[in-house]
Amino acid sequence: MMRIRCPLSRSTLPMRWLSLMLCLGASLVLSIADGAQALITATGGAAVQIGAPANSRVGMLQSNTSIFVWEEKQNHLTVNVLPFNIDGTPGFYDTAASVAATAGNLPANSLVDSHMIHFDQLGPGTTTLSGSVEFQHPITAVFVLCDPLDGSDTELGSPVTLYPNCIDTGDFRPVDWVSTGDTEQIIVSPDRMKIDFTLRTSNVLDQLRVVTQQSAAVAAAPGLGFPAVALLVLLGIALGTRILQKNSLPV
Ligand SMILES: [Ca+2]
Ligand SMILES: [Ca+2]
Repeated sequence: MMRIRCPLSRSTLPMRWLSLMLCLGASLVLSIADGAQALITATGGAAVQIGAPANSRVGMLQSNTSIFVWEEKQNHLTVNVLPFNIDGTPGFYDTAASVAATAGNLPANSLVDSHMIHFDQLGPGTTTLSGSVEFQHPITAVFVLCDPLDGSDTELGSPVTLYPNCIDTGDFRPVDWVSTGDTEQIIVSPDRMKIDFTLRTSNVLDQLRVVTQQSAAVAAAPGLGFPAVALLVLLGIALGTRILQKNSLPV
């Protein structure tokens, strides 16, 4: 992260205040810019992050060793109410029934980032892989069943990617959890910052979408309305007073 150097000792008091406020503002802008990067902070196991692909339909993005992960929408303010299956509650999910209690609706006007997890094995047979993804912001919605997954493509999917749909895949687009001996499972970590998954595919694929919610500071940045500006000014005055007192400068 870039560091800001604030000259405070060799100027008049008004110039010290001006310098300090400018420095605080620059630091805030830089911290927001940092927050816009690296929304996926780590991948583990078979998970491999890629750029948003042109086509994620059946047979178009295959591997027997990798579960592909990509960023979809970033800094997206939702327009529609979007039903999901898991609200981010930490825990273990391995059946459609296990997500029933955590289903809900992502409200309109939510500032979110969305991420796709995709596994389509190459060739015949059946392949099971496990992986994990860690995020910069907490998980607030996971779309793992047909209707929520299909229903969120337009709003949360990458604009450059073609997606499959449940009808074309015989309802085998999402995490299906229905095959005999199926070991598919999802785990949301206690701090909501990580999702672990085991997926199994044969002749179709598995996809799930994870939404992470941004912090209040980042959420306030695009509009920077009067309440946000007033809050920042008060914060700047409080911090400025503390810094000048700490440096034994007149306040
Ligand atoms: Ca395949
Ligand atoms: Ca599956």
